[in-house]
Amino acid sequence: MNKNRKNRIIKSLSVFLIGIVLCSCQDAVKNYPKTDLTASHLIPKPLTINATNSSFVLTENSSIQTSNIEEFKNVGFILAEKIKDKTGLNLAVNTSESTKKGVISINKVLDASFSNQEGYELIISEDLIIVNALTAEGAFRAVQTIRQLIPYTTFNSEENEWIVATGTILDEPNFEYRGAMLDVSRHFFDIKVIKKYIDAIAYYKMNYLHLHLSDDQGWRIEIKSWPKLTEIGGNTQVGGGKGGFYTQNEYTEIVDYAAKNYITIVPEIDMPGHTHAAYTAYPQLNGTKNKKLSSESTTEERIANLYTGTEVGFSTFDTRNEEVYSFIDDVIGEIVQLTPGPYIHMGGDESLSTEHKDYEYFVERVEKIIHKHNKILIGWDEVATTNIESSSVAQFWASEENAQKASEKGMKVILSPAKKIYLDMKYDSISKLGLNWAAFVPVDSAYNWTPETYVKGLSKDHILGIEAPLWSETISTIEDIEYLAFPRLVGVSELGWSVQQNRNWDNYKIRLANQTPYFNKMNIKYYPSKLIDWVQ
Ligand code: TNX
Repeated sequence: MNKNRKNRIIKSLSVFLIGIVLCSCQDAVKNYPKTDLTASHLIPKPLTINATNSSFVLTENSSIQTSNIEEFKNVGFILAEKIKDKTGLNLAVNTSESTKKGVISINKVLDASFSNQEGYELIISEDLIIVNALTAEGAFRAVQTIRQLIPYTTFNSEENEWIVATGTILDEPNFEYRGAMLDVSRHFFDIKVIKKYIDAIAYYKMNYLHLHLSDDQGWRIEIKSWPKLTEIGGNTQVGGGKGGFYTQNEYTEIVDYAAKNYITIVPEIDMPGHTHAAYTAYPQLNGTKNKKLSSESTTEERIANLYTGTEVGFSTFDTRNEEVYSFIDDVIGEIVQLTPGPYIHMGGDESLSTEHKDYEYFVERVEKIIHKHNKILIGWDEVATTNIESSSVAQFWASEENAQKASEKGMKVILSPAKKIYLDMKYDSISKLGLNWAAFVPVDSAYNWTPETYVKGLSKDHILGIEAPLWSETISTIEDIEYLAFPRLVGVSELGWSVQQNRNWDNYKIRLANQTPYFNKMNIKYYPSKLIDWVQ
């Protein structure tokens, strides 16, 4: 070998060696932070968290692997999309060239230390994040936890690296039913608004969205066999705006969007009270004494007769008219066709213009219709005053006595105490929106109560879950919704998901204060309550 060549080889070898040394030095100096998974700002708080204090590093070389099952693959794609939205990183899902380091592995397991179908286990080590779940629903809930664990900023400004604290999380819900309700009747909200609400409640692991689709002021879902319900009854809203309604295709779009987020839609047709819009469209349904309209009335006369105020209790169906029941059968039949979830909500509240014996008769008839369509009835707590079956569900909002009656009958109860989680209640006397007939509900009051013991005599095994209704007499825009719902709805998600011993206001309020980057990113115009030291 000539001298020159030898020199050249030595030279390039040493460059190569120095390179290796430099590279490994660089690796060595990269001191990832000591972390503490137990201090992360997760809402709702998981069942158990153990920290191992090092870092999983998410980079553009990270990838996602899932069990080879369609639903699990979809959950993998959802995680990839959410990571892209937050970090800009484009993670490969289920591709063979994925690297060994930085893999997120989402697995269906047949056996786990939890039996709840929404439960999951998350094992985060330096090189790997493992999600174990019995169902894709459980994996989807785990994805929300991972989203919350990824920070909003990179580890340092030079590199595109995102640090996740290591450790293990074992998690499952405290209650089976964790819901939000939107009143789309007093004011109508379009699909875009509903989808944005769904995005937010899914992030906090809620699993039901109840839509209050009819009331005195408006009928909001197309029923093909009774077209005037929307043609006439959908024409206005509180204050006289233009109102609106969902076509069946639009309703299906909502149901599908919710399902992708593992949220079930609960449609409500409120009756026999709260029915002015329905019987204005079809006067033969009217059971009140002052019947202004008959079947001969013109469309114009009917539209002119719609109600735009906010009184309750003046309307009722004619409970002794058989046509009312064939109408209800048609309406529920069409809605059931579009609704995969198990529940149909029949309202049943504040039927102050219905004689009690007629009310009882009505609820029993409607229950039979709902059963004929293979669905479970939910009704506001008044339905417990009738001879209703134990398989039906009562939604407690005002009367503890009714909630107790329901549990004595063996019914399950959804808790929506107006004094605590009616999101339409004002925060305080200077709140710009909302009502205050039940109470002023500041952010701490909405969180500081115990569903497990709130109603005397109602034990945990009779509680299906908890739901936060948002009535819309005083709100008409997405900003209005967000002002009342956020942050109180976030606290409700924790009351529904986290066990009692994991709930604590002082700890919660710090985690809540740290939701601002999420709210800002999602453009959620939350109410900046002074009780919270919001992170800017
Ligand atoms: C009571 S809660 C109602 C609604 C009102 C709400 C306003 C319930 C079952 N009925 O009709 O919108 O109060 O807070």
